[in-house]
Amino acid sequence: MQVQDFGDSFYWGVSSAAYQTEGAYIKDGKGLSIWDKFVSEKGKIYQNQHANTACDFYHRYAEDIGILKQLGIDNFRFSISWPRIFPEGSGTVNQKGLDFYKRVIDSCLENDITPWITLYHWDLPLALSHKGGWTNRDIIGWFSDFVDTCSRAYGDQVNHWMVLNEPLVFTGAGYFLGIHAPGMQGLLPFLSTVHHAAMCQAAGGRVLRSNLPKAEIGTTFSCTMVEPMSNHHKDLSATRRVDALLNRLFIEPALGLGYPVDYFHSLHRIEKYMRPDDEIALQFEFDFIGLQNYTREIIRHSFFTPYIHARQVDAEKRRVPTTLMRWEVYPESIYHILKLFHQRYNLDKIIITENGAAFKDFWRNGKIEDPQRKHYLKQYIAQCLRAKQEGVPLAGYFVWTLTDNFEWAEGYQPTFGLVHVDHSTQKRTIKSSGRWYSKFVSGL
Ligand code: IFM
Repeated sequence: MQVQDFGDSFYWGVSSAAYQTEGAYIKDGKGLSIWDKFVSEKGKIYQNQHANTACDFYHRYAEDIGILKQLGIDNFRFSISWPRIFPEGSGTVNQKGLDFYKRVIDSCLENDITPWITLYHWDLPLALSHKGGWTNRDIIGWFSDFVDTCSRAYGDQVNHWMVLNEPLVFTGAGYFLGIHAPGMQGLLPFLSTVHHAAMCQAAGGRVLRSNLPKAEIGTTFSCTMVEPMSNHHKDLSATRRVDALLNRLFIEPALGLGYPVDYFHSLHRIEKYMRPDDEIALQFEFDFIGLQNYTREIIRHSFFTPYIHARQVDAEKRRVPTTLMRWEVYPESIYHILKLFHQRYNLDKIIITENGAAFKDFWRNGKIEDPQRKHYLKQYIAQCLRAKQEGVPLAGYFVWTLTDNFEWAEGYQPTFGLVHVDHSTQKRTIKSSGRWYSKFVSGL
């Protein structure tokens, strides 16, 4: 496999997110986010770690963009921290926050790196959470104002935009399971946040389109290959419900197909939050769809799991290779996901906006060796090529992530970076996977 096999116009990049890297959590007028609060609560995060400093990207962005340049990686996806722009979530803009992303964008452009902006990667302003956050329908207005401000501020320089990062994860983990900020639990908070996030997904797209008619507008979805544990009809229908939740829930309303209630009946209760014209308002024609795949899950029926009556068979129990996240390493999953989304929805353009792996890194003679990550990336990229050669309109691939960073509830333990960060000194060291990706994308 060579980079040329993907064609000249293919986007190769890396992805990151504000909360996981920036730090400077109360610097220059930034307001608190739900994550700043969540990490301060005992027992929520591995070893009570937090991202108050994280990778200090706020002060070291130029160094990190310099590393991208050195590696020959031409595309950088990062997110904007909403409470850095609107400390109270809405109302008064924090000019210093706006200036920070302007510096990041300028630095990318000076280095011939294309900036790709994600507008929401989970760090909701705490002030809005006090008003109900994603459970409050007013969020459609608050979010639209935030998108409007960002697109007016950066639209002259940035052409690639993504509205939401993995809406299923921030709604599911944050409002159903309670393992992510803001730590709410229950079907009803979950369904209301799903509906409001899906409304914001389309509303944000419309604001971008109206302010930036020439921009390439996308949004991103986490997606997982799901297979039944057996051919028993109960495992098959459990797998259909999980697929509806993991792979259909947010894309189908945007495409005008509505919520996938036929596949997962408990979702019917979402209708409680819908108003007469919402089915239309949920729709938006994105220029590209960002898919983020890491693994596959094997699903079995489970009487005791509320609502979904399904559960995954842990990868460890199946004795398959796993990453530090305990996710199965299964390169074909990315191929299946690409084929599935292509066949189901006939999309015009797909970009893998995240793929990567957390493995242990080893120091040898002052260098970091991470052969497992390199192997993982090679195998997954090869499966992307296989899908592309079979007609999937795949236009780009972004590794998660550039620097080892704050992995949400798991803290700093699972390292995904192409670049090691010593969090006590903030020293960056390029790993062998980073050197490999650099050579690969440079065609060497
Ligand atoms: O770190 C996360 C990222 O924030 C969203 N997608 C998955 C990554 C790895 O878990």
